[in-house]
Amino acid sequence: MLFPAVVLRCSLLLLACYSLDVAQSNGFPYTASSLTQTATGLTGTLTYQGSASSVTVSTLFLNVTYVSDDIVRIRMTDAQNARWEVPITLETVPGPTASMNYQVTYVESPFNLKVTRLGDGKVIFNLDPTQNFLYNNQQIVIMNNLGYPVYFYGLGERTSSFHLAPGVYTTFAKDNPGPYDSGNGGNNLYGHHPFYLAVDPSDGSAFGGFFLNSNDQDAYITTTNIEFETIGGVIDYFVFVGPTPLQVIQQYQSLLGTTVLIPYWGLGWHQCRYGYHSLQTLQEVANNYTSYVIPLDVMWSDIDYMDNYYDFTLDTSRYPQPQFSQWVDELHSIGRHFIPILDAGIAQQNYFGYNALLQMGCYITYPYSTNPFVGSVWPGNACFVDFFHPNSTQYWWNMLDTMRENVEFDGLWLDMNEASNFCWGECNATPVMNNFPYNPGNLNPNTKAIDMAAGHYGGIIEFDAHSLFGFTESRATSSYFAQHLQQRPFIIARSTFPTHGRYASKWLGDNFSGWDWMGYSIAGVFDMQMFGIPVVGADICGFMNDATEELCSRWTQLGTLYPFSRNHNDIDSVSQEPWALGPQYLQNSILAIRNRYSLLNYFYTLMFMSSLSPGNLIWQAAFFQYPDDSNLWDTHASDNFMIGEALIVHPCLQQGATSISAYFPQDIWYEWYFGAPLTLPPNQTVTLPAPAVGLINTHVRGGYIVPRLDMSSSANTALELRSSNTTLVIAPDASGKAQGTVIYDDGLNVNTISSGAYNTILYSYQQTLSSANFTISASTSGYTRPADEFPYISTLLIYACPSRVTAVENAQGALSVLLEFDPVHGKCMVFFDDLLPVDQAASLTINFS
Ligand SMILES: *[C@@H]1O[C@H](CO)[C@@H](O)[C@H](O)[C@H]1NC(C)=O
Ligand SMILES: *[C@@H]1O[C@H](CO)[C@@H](O)[C@H](O)[C@H]1NC(C)=O
Ligand SMILES: *[C@@H]1O[C@H](CO)[C@@H](O)[C@H](O)[C@H]1NC(C)=O
Ligand SMILES: *[C@@H]1O[C@H](CO)[C@@H](O)[C@H](O)[C@H]1NC(C)=O
Ligand SMILES: *[C@@H]1O[C@H](CO)[C@@H](O)[C@H](O)[C@H]1NC(C)=O
Ligand SMILES: *[C@@H]1O[C@H](CO)[C@@H](O)[C@H](O)[C@H]1NC(C)=O
Ligand SMILES: CC(=O)N[C@H]1CO[C@H](CO)[C@@H](O)[C@@H]1O
Repeated sequence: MLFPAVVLRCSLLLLACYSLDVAQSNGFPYTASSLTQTATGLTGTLTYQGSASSVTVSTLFLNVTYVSDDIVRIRMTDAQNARWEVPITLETVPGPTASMNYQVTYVESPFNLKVTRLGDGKVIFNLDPTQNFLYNNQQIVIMNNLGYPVYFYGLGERTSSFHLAPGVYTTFAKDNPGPYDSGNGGNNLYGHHPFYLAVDPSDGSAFGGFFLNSNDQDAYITTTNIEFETIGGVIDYFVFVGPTPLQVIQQYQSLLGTTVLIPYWGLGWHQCRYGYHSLQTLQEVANNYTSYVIPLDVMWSDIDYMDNYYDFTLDTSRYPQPQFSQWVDELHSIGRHFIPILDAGIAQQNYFGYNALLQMGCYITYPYSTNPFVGSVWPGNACFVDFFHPNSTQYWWNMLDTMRENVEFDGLWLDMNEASNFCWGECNATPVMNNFPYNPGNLNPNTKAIDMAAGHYGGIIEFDAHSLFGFTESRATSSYFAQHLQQRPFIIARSTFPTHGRYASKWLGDNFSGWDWMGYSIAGVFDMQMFGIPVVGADICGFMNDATEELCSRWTQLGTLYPFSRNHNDIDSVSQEPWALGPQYLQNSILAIRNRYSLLNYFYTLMFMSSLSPGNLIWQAAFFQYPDDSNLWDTHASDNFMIGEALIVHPCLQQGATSISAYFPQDIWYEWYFGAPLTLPPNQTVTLPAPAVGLINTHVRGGYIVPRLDMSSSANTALELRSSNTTLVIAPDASGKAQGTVIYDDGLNVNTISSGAYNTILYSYQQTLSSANFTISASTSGYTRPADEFPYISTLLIYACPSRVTAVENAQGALSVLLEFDPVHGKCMVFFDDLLPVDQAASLTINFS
């Protein structure tokens, strides 16, 4: 793999390539000297021992840091010359103690380094420079050779199965819709995430790796090793000990930090399309939501609204003023919001956006020049903000302020920020930096990009910083909302990099209206959860190509449960708004969108928790909760998903199906909507109905209490929903216990977490055959909740209650309640007449007959 000729063969004849790669030993022996060991790590010098003239960096500085009890960092840098290092800040985590969960061992000559997990003695990192290692100026190869089979997950961004098939996976920010990446290289997408989770199928134990390197790179995966081959930067490699998949994610995300708190309305329903080409069309779509009585929180505008695709402008011939602003005001007056797109390229035209860019000097430059680099994007010739430049944030804030005078946006959609260029490297010229000893994915890195030699502030070149454009742009945009406007950022970006989730969110990009593409979105959402970007979703019904009524019905059932839930369409495709494809789709849309709104406080709590501590996911693969269930690692890894820990969802992904075969992990499950307990056969596979019109198959896990908002049947925005009462669905486990947490706050304030202005409420329940205790307690209570906001618990739905409820009492005596028993589903219903505020401490006894 060190030689391009071999790479070429890889993509033609994949399997042959792997056996070839594993068999050969393209490595270079090093010898360690001056090794110094301390309680927190190991440093030393590595010197190349051979005579190959191809080794250009022959003396390496080794720095192994015991970051924490569960994280070790291995850095190998050029001992003589400074090289590019990724300029992101990782969080500081509690350092190692006397009970570290790994051991680092080495051999000095030839140098070899291993990380072994204590507990089970498994090698989770094995670096052997005599094999598959190279450290050259523009070619670095490092293999983690485990010697035993593992399953790999992660390595984004791409459209792929969740469990990655052996193959080569290219990573570098690229605007390249499709195709499906089965491991043949060159199918990299917008984001750059060299993080992997590895699961040992012999016992389900897991570890992880993070190759902190922003250069264009390939990851070669076989069943027993993973090799990164990058064309720049340094080796900076984090190893996470696990030993469960969720612990690996928690360990990785403890470095990334917590994620941005988004506004409550951001979790509502979003409607978008490329081709809403006039104010009248935007109005008509929003009005149709009103007349069809379908909830809608956000109307979006693609590039249509701009004047000639110039950023920060409004085409007032098609979106006339003051009518346009009046319309946005109207949206706001009924609790709706407006989000427009912004592209990365600033039109090279005599207009304020370009003129200010020139004046402030914060643009990406031509190689070895101070002139702005000119590429070609939607507006034609365009320049790019250099977000490394000290003036860039001020420029960006000024432009957004100017834009906001015309277009009163509530959030922003950042597109084309790989950054994408319609010319390859240069328009009408060969890229200045065009020859590389190795081309990851067999693609020249200039493909749809800015010339790799183009300049950023401080001598940085595009070659190194390319994959950071979307991240740095998102960070500047996030500061505009959080610091300048003092609002929570709601930013949906396309290109991302590790730590993006601290600032902004993401959608999965330009997908296709196809059944396969609907299915792929599940792994896409899982990947972003691992990468620390929890608020994410795919374009519902698909972007390119024509959607059908059936596809849109199924995709809306699924997509209304994405953390970020938006219907978006291309300009050339048939309309796919809820009313556009037929009565069944309309009916399904209403059911599905209202189903989402019923779960909004559950989603909000999960989103909030990911902002409170790292490693909290909104969605997760079921094996994160059931790590021992081998059927979930691959076969059933992404035909189902869990929302938080409490709900499991089995979407219908097959055209023409009216039932699905649903695999469940071994546990107590209840049908979510009506409460029937699920009887699992020994093979844990159940046939579930999936009628053409209906709700998606969802089950609640025994042991959990999940809130359901009563007004989801009538509210038309998230704002209206905030006056809703709550029904608590109580799903007891085998010992009759259940618990759930709900966080209440104002859903808007940017300082909510720092000022502690939120109430963390724990609901707990414990039943025996004769009675049950239900308590409400608070672990934080810094929010003064207005009395009309989420006022009361109206109802308890107790699944698998032992018998009919006879009375509900507190210390003062019996409460006024209406009681119902549903013998068919084995469910008790308690409707409160007396008022039970959602977040006030209470202790009730429930008596059974
Ligand atoms: C080794 O790396 C750590 C960061 O992981 C750094 O704090 C430390 O200064 C480095 N040590 C040396 C000798 O460069
Ligand atoms: C709004 O709904 C009407 C009635 O279904 C439909 O004819 C019209 O095309 C819709 N408008 C848009 C822009 O979708
Ligand atoms: C920042 O912008 C100002 C004009 O607003 C300009 O005078 C200055 O040179 C710029 N700074 C840099 C580092 O280019
Ligand atoms: C699981 O077992 C049931 C019988 O309990 C059988 O009908 C079904 O076909 C089996 N499914 C699978 C996937 O093996
Ligand atoms: C309910 O709580 C009371 C007081 O703590 C306790 O005595 C009783 O056993 C509990 N009942 C159940 C069903 O857990
Ligand atoms: C909310 O619940 C309380 C107590 O059950 C009830 O009195 C009130 O009518 C409910 N409000 C709505 C809008 O249903
Ligand atoms: C560019 C691209 O293909 N993006 C996405 C579109 O489709 C699925 C989901 O439907 C995503 O996972 C892809 O990555």
